[in-house]
Amino acid sequence: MITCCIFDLDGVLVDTARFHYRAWADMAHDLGFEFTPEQGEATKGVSRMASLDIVLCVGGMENRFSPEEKERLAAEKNARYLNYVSTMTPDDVLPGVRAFLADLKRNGVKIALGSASKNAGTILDRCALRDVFDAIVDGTLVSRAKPDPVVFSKGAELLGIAPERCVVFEDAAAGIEAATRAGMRSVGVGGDKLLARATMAIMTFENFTYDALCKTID
Ligand code: B16
Ligand code: MG
Repeated sequence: MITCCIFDLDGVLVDTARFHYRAWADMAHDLGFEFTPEQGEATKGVSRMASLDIVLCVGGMENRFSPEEKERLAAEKNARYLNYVSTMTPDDVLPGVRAFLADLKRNGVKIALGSASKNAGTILDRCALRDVFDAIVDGTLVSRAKPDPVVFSKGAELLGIAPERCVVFEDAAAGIEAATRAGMRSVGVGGDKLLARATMAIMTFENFTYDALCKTID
């Protein structure tokens, strides 16, 4: 029986993946190369510094910057990203998410966040989502990035729930792999073919219910 649902943030509950992409693409443009949306897929669920390496590699600049310069580039990207985030409101929570979270609460299911982002708290507050969570694990609490399972296993541990009773909702291949490594089932959100390894897939949370989840995963 599923007693805990663990949610990735970017790309699952809110559409901040497009802000991450725009901020990286702006940085790449300033450095003199283009970073396409397809190339941006590889940064989903990946930590900030690992994402920077992916972007620099696309531009053939992986060995060009010192560690200090890379820290500066990452900080500039984050400032751009936060500028986009500052426009967010509770209306930016993706369709069907609030209804599904309320359905979980009604069924006594625990709700956790498992995000690689150091900005997760800011986003939860802007979108009035923080109070929904029984446990919040984000990039300020864990340093090992997905596909390391810690971002999900830590949430289950905080709530005292066995991994086999947890389901992870993810939009990134690295996150599905992290869930599998944590011994948890997973739901791939968004229909990307990179999510084929998830236990089940949904396009959006619209009309999705705890009953429907349990019919496929139990
Ligand atoms: P930050 P998630 C991840 O969040 C994003 O998918 C990924 O693109 C980003 O690089 C990472 O957070 C770190 O974010 O720079 O805000 O600390 O999908 O795990 O919720
Ligand atoms: Mg994500």
